[in-house]
Amino acid sequence: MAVAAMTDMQRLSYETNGFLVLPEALSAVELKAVREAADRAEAVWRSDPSRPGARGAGLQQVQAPIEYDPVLRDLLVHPSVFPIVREILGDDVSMIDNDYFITPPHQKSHAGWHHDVGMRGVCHPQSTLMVKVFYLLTDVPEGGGGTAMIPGSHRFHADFPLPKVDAPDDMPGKVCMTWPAGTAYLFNGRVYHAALANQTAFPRRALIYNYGHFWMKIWSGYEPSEALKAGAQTLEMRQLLGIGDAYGTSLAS
Ligand SMILES: O=C(O)CCC(=O)C(=O)O
Repeated sequence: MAVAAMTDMQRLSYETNGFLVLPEALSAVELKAVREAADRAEAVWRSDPSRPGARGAGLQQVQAPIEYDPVLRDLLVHPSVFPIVREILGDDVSMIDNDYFITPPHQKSHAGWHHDVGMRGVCHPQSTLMVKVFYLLTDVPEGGGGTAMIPGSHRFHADFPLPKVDAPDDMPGKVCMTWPAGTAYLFNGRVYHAALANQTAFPRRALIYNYGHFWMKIWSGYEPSEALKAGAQTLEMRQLLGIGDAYGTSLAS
């Protein structure tokens, strides 16, 4: 039997809450390299307004950062995070989308409460359709524009009456992802989550990698370029970039 990627504590925490925090997922050396790669990507993106992404007051979004730099591509398979994603989703894991989010200072929320998977959730171990990983590139304090989640909401039935709130920050019972740079957190795509307001003077910077199953379509606008696919050297990377037969592609085979 394969060695489990999650400890018992992590498995219990993930199953109970629908999310898992991985402190110091990036070492100091890795964080520096990733941050420099993200800065390079941002500079290229800013210099060419035709590049895809959002350029609004509330969110600056470098769409598909894996296209910009091999360091950002390789985070897809980070050795202390990807095995957990694979354990949750299974051997047919694939990439669905990826982003670099910069939440500017003194801005309202850019995303109200939602889940990422529109399909009705069912409580079955093999029904997890998406897992999204955030890597924090800056410290995120209270009021710093971080993600918030409702623990256990991946098991809410489709008609669950979510409290109506004026602003995402007003949601009772939310848990805020206020963690130091280098932290990763991941969550089941059925977890209700939101972006909170950034009331600080500093941008929040986070890389986001969303995974699903190989038979699912990669989100429109995130289909890997031919150049990126040509450079995929490993079975893992090829599968994550959607290379293979629509059905039956699996890291187990
Ligand atoms: O910016 C955030 O923390 C939340 C982003 C979000 O809602 C999402 O990725 O679906």
